[in-house]
Amino acid sequence: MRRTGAQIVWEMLEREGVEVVFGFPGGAIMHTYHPRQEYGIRHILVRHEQCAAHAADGYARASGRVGVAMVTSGPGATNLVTGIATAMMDSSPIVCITGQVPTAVIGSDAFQETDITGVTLPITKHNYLVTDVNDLAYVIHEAFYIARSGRPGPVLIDLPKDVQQAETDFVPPEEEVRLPGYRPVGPGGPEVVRQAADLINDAQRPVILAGHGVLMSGAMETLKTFVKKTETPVALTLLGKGGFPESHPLALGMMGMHGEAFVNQAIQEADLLLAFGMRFDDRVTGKLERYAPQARKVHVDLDAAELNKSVSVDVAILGDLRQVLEQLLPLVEPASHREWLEQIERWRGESQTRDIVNQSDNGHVVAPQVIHALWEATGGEAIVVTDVGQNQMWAAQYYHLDQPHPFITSGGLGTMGFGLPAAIGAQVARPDKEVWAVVGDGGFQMTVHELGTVIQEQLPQRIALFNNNCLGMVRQWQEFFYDRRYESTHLLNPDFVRLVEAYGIRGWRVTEPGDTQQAIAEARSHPGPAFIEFQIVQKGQDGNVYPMVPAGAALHEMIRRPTPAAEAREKQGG
Ligand SMILES: Cc1cc2nc3c(=O)[nH]c(=O)nc-3n(C[C@H](O)[C@H](O)[C@H](O)COP(=O)(O)OP(=O)(O)OC[C@H]3O[C@@H](n4cnc5c(N)ncnc54)[C@H](O)[C@@H]3O)c2cc1C
Ligand SMILES: Cc1ncc(C[n+]2csc(CCOP(=O)(O)OP(=O)(O)O)c2C)c(N)n1
Ligand SMILES: [Mg+2]
Repeated sequence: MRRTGAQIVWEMLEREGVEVVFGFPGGAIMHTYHPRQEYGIRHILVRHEQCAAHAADGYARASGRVGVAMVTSGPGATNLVTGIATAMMDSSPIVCITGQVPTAVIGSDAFQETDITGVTLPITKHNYLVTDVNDLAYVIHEAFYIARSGRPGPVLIDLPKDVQQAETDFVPPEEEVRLPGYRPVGPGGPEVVRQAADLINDAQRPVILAGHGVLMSGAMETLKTFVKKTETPVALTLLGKGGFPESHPLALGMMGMHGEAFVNQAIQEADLLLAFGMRFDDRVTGKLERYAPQARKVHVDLDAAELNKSVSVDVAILGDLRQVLEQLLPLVEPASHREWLEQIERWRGESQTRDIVNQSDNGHVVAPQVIHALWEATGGEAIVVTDVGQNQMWAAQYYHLDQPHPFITSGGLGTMGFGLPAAIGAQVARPDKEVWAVVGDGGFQMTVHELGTVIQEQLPQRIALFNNNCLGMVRQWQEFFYDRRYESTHLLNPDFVRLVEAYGIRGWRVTEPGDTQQAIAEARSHPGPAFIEFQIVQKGQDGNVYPMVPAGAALHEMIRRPTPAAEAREKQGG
């Protein structure tokens, strides 16, 4: 079969099972775009290349498949950078295809030339510059394998224009990919698994730290069996949400900087931490020297670079989490930890008295109560995709997941502007699902142009905007740690409802707490895309995210939500 490089791209994408590509064309990639209609692959035209990468990332997280982005050389390729770095930090499998100037002029500062493999070297799992059309089919095959295997991540393929045009005999690669020096791991070593089982069998106060790796290894059911047998409570990382049902009696909730105080307390008092597919991010540990001082630690991760990286552990198991849990199950004894669980319940009760969801209406629209209402209205079944900042933390704290699907958010890079385009990707991946983008007024405006994509693709996207007229999370830090000097965090905003209406999207505005449920119900029953602006307070405790571990503090030294009842109890020494 004679094929051009451009045709090989689409043939190979089809063979890899790709149904949709998010992209934006331009000179150096036009040859590849040209034959697209001859293949059964949908193309979604975004409004900015950054969003092609975010949409591919959201697609990947919502579907468990590889997301694909395609853009031109130079500015098109450099616009991808933030999206690639975001996917890299959260181990999301995407393949990015970039056009490049012809091989003969590479290195000559040709029009729209950027050394994108050089630029993205530290933020891709792997990247390629294809200089011979005969390599192209195999490179694409290998790129998909690398993106999805082991610890998933982004892969970039840079395609010079002449390689796209050149013809060759197309022979689809059938062989399995074998790469020297790259071998994704399977089960753990029996010796270390045995050592971990001994620690588990000895523990009195164990806590599981369940991370993103639970979802990525498909260990949700095995984890439940393990938890039941060992009666071990489970704390979740931000990206671990969805890996263990939050309504389970042994589910604690989120750990870390904005985790629940009682969860952090349990971690600090534990005698054994079982870190399952999580990487001890600094938002999770607080001050390292004072992290879980009494606990022995077991860490299971398939990336050797993560073991003993920031937290030294007693037993490090290099392996795929699901397989390691299966190895551990016959070795661990059925256990009961009643006293420990009762202690945790007492701490949980104290946290609940401070919870704003349990406090009476004070006349303001309060974000946690809005998320709580959204959770109730959707029965916790929606796919929630967030932006970054306070809106992200409120969504994480109050939208509880029982389903084994991820909470889609930029955790590691914390990329403002991620929410809307990633939600587009998730909605494309899961047209059967209700997808809500939860965004702040700052981050929304970074990628607001993607409303055009929503309308052009007729996606039933739902968007909840928390408008506090400021860069809320930064403002909160200024209030707590920078002498209340609110430097460059105030936002003069447009009329958001009129803005979305200009795109042809139906919008609601909520300014009274009593209108929240009604607006959510109307937006949910509206057939097309729907947008709700919640005008929330900026200042004071209703405008802040509680609890919070200040930077540099130990995990249990949290700033708590002040409530009259809790304050009175504290004064009495209770
Ligand atoms: C404003 C803001 C506030 C934040 N606050 C918090 C907070 O309070 N609490 C919190 O938890 N996070 C918080 N985060 C997110 C935080 O920065 C990290 O992104 C998050 O903690 C990472 O979670 P993780 O380690 O589970 O996931 P990842 O970073 O995705 O790491 C997953 C780990 O699992 C491993 N893995 C993957 N596949 C497998 C497998 N098959 N088997 C075994 N291991 C596997 C990977 O190698 C990796 O080490 C915040 C982020 C922002 C932007
Ligand atoms: C691209 C980018 N720039 C800057 C930041 C730093 N930052 C983190 S949260 C935040 C404020 C976000 O404001 P907004 O989107 O309104 O959300 P809110 O915190 O008010 O809910 C900023 C500026 C970031 N995370 N990403
Ligand atoms: Mg804001």
